[in-house]
Amino acid sequence: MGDSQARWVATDCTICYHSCGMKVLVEDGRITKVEGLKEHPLNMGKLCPKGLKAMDIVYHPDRLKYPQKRVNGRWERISWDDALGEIADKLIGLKNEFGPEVLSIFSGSIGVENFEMMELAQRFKGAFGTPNFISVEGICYRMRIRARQITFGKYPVEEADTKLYVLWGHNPEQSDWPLHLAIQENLPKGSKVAVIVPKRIPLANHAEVYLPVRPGTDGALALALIHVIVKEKLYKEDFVNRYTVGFDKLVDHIEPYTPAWAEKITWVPAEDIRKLARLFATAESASIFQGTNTQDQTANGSQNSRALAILQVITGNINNPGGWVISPRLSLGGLGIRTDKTPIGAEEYPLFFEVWGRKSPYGQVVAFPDSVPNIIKALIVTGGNPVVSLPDSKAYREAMKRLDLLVVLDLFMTETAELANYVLPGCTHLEKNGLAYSYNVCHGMPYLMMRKKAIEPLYESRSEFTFWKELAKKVGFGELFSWETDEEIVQHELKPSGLSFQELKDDKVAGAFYMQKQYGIDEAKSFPTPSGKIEIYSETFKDAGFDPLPTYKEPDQSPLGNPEMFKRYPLILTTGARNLHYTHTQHRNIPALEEEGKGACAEIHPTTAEKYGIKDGDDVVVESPRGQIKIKALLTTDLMEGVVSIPHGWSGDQNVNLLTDVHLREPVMGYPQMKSQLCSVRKHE
Ligand SMILES: Nc1nc2c(c(=O)[nH]1)N[C@H]1C(S)=C(S)[C@@H](COP(=O)(O)OP(=O)(O)OC[C@H]3O[C@@H](n4cnc5c(=O)[nH]c(N)nc54)[C@H](O)[C@@H]3O)O[C@H]1N2
Ligand SMILES: Nc1nc2c(c(=O)[nH]1)N[C@H]1C(S)=C(S)[C@@H](COP(=O)(O)OP(=O)(O)OC[C@H]3O[C@@H](n4cnc5c(=O)[nH]c(N)nc54)[C@H](O)[C@@H]3O)O[C@H]1N2
Ligand code: SF4
Ligand SMILES: [Mo]
Repeated sequence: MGDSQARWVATDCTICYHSCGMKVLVEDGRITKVEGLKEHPLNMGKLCPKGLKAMDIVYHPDRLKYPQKRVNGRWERISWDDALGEIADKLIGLKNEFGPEVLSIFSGSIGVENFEMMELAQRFKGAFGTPNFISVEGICYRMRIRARQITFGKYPVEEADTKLYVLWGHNPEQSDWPLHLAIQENLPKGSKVAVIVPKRIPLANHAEVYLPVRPGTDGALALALIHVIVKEKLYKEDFVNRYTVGFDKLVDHIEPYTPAWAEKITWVPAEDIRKLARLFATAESASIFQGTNTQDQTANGSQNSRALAILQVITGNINNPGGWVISPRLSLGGLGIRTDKTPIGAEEYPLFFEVWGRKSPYGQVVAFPDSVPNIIKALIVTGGNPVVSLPDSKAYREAMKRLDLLVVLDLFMTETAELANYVLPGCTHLEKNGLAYSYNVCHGMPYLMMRKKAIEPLYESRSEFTFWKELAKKVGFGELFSWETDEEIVQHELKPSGLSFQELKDDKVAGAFYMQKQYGIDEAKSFPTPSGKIEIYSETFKDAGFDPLPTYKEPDQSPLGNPEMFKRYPLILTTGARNLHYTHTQHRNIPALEEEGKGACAEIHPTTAEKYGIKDGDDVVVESPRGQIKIKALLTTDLMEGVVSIPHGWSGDQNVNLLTDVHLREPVMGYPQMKSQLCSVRKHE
């Protein structure tokens, strides 16, 4: 690059999926400063603590520096060429003997939210002929995309500027930096907040209503809100009549779901439920910010998403400023190659995989442990740490051990990488080119910007592009990866969009904000559902054997769901509340973040803790039917009594996924019930 002079490079931050605008100063080929990109509409120049510490990640001494092969339980250095050659030989051998399905590719959160990482993996998958691309989408987010698609035909997104923020199982201060910034800006301008979480978050102190809900019971709360809005005639009659089908059936259906009924289930006082219903229905505009996975990872997940969508619909908060908005999407040149074969989990969870002929690129990752080795014998992991991040770590770890080949491309030696046959050094976002295309998680502000390589890949690290391209060559379909550089890939992707590469690279460094907000409903176009309307009553759900109107299913493990088990495991466990300092299993190795973070703690209310003789800071053993972990107790009156809340992402015997269960699933799409199960707690002797 000839970096003798200092220069600023404007790019995005990929340390979590929000893709905030970032700029870095490069001097003599080295990054010396990191700042937020002021022109960027999502973060307006402000970076969260992780973004500010980007250099600590890039220049971390423990980064993987060269490819390694595990021989007799020990790591040996190997060249890229030899490693890829050996991996290719093994893949070809397995394919010849058992068919292409033997190979599975897993992408973590970074892998599915990044256009190239996801599209390149899809291309390799298709070229090889396997359908078994699996990812975190089997436990996060796709469920609600599906449920909203089934309801609206398209996927509407919550708008960041609204008069009423309903934070429903969502804590933007920790997990959603751009939304946190938007709320800070809009509260002084008169926007209001309602909060529905089992643990009082700081925003609850500014809320009109705060509803501490028993984990896993949000569906019952949603039904009661619909009940009040219908009974008190607070719904938007005109909107409902013009744009929806099935409202009449909904009216009969919600009859039994009174606030008093919901109070018994959710532990939320009936009067508070009425209060929120009235506030929500009469707000000038209102948007439910559905927790990014809190509603998915429960027994009632798909129906929760349906019920929340119906709340937006009956109050007319669809395609209005401040509601849920369906926006045109940009066309980008995809890279994926499809196969006709069906991936693992697709038959068991058909609505996860396919709706009206629209197929998901993924199989259901929860089916993985039971598919090894009968279907899958080789796994390539890029940008994920499934042995720690997926539910039931023991089941995934054992499945990994049953593989003939495990390859991991990562920045660090993770718990998953430690099990691999080959560990390959990946490079960070500041060492590669790509497209940052944010749509789903950016709250009505989809944008596209170029992710620009600021420095050359360190050590022998390589981008996903180089990895897949070189492996494809060795396996024998190199012509399908004929691009020479990752810039060429970006050009290919941009072609259908009408945006030019130069424009994004040089002029619109903070991105192109292509979305023209389209408020209102164009009746001529209607909604692309089978009925052409918003489907309050869903024939699609019915045909698949599920309730066509939202219903409530108690968690399989809960005081009401399994009273026998509750005697032995008398506490409710919710997992995975985010911490701004860490992304999932990452960043525990960054001292600057560690000092400020809280560490791995089981949060418990003091009254509950007292029953078990537990004091603040005690080492405790938390046990579930699946296993046990050792962790510190953190007593807080902010959390509901009877509940234990443990973050995910910690390794070893602090890993909460040793307690979760991959067979404890939501029936429609197979999501694991990680937000609500049973556990016991005792002091560690
Ligand atoms: N109990 C419980 N478990 C949960 C959750 C929960 O709420 N409760 N949440 C779940 C959810 S929603 C999700 S999305 C998953 C996330 O699960 P994962 O995506 O598996 O978790 P990460 O720790 O983000 O793993 C990303 C890995 O990619 C590496 N990496 C970072 N950048 C790059 C790159 O540019 N290239 C490559 N090749 N590698 C890179 C990192 O070092 C890290 O090891 O966790 C899930 N786990
Ligand atoms: N810093 C950071 N940010 C992240 C991530 C990260 O790892 N680190 N991960 C990203 C990813 S992949 C995802 S999916 C999102 C996750 O984002 P979300 O799922 O929105 O998670 P949080 O914002 O932590 O909000 C969870 C809140 O819900 C509460 N809660 C727990 N159980 C229940 C329940 O049953 N019902 C209700 N109503 N509330 C409940 C918790 O107490 C907590 O306050 O975060 C993303 N952002
Ligand atoms: S929220 Fe933080 S880590 Fe995520 S993209 Fe923005 S600055 Fe980076
Ligand atoms: Mo996620």
